[in-house]
Amino acid sequence: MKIVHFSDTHLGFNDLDVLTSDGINQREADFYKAFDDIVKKIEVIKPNYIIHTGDLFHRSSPSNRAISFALEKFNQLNNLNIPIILIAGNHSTPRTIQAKPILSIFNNFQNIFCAYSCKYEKFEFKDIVFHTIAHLNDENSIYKHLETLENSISKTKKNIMMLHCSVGASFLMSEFGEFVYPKEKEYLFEKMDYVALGHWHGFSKVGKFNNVYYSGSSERTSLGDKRNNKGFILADLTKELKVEFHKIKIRDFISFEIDALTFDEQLNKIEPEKYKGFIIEIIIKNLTALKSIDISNQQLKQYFNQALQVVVKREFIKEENQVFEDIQAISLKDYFTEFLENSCSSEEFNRLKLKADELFAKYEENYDDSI
Ligand SMILES: [Mn+2]
Repeated sequence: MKIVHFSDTHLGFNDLDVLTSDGINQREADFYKAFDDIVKKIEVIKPNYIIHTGDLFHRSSPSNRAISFALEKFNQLNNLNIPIILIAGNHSTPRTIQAKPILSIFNNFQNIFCAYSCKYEKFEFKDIVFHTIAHLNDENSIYKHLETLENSISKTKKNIMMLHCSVGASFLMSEFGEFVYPKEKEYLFEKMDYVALGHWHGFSKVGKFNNVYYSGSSERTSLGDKRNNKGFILADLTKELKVEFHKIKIRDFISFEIDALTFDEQLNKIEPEKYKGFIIEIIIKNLTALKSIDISNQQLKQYFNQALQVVVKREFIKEENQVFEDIQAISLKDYFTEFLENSCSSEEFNRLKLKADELFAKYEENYDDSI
């Protein structure tokens, strides 16, 4: 018996100001491509069951494009005649009971079974029972749902648990509404053949348990996520549990840390043609305000002109009397004054500073750029 487990596909997520030739946000398109790659692999594998452990969509009210994409792909999966079980995650659960959950769009698909009601729900088939608890807005209710779950464990069939949460504090995503599975209820995992988790975006086995897994997300939702291994799990429960991670090809990402003191030298060592289509993060360390002006984002974008996007992060040296946390935090006047101070004799500086102050005062009278 084979189960494909995937999760956190965040359809509709978008980022960076790059568009495809069809005018779609490039990162949004990347997420659709990742999803499509998984669907294509599922069509080849033809598992006995397909499960998705939450955050199918990035938002609880996704865009029309994200919804129509999901309907098209799940229609394709539905045609395989394989049962598909989905649970809602924190990103796809409305905060109020008045709003209808987005997963209800699949209610009329014959092979799709969705849990989105903030309670324990069971989906039973001839050889297996899926015990699901979708994302809970009221996390205190977990105990009563777990009690129902414990009483519903089958003695003759395989038991699979599906959750969208952090198990222990190590899998928290710093997001609104996430919750931690209660430690004293972890013994339930041992009564399961497989525990499928969603929420954490990296493929991971959980702690001491050999049957508890996060499949991870299908793409990265932030540049803080440096992982390049994204994909899905193929769990074989025929005899002893066998878990295989299947990687998909996602957009390449690389991060460079460059010291401002030897910036040009280090930059010239990097061969830009190797990074076609990449998202490149450049962290410039040990910057002073003046050096920062010398290195422009435009120059870096031109250097890596085949990259999809170059994201520049600047880390400033903290001087004793001056702290430049962020380039935007100091005014043009302060920059200019520092420039004058560093470029001329003190006599000349005193003379020019008066002139500069006068000019900036005049500018401020005429333009209100605080709006
Ligand atoms: Mn997620």
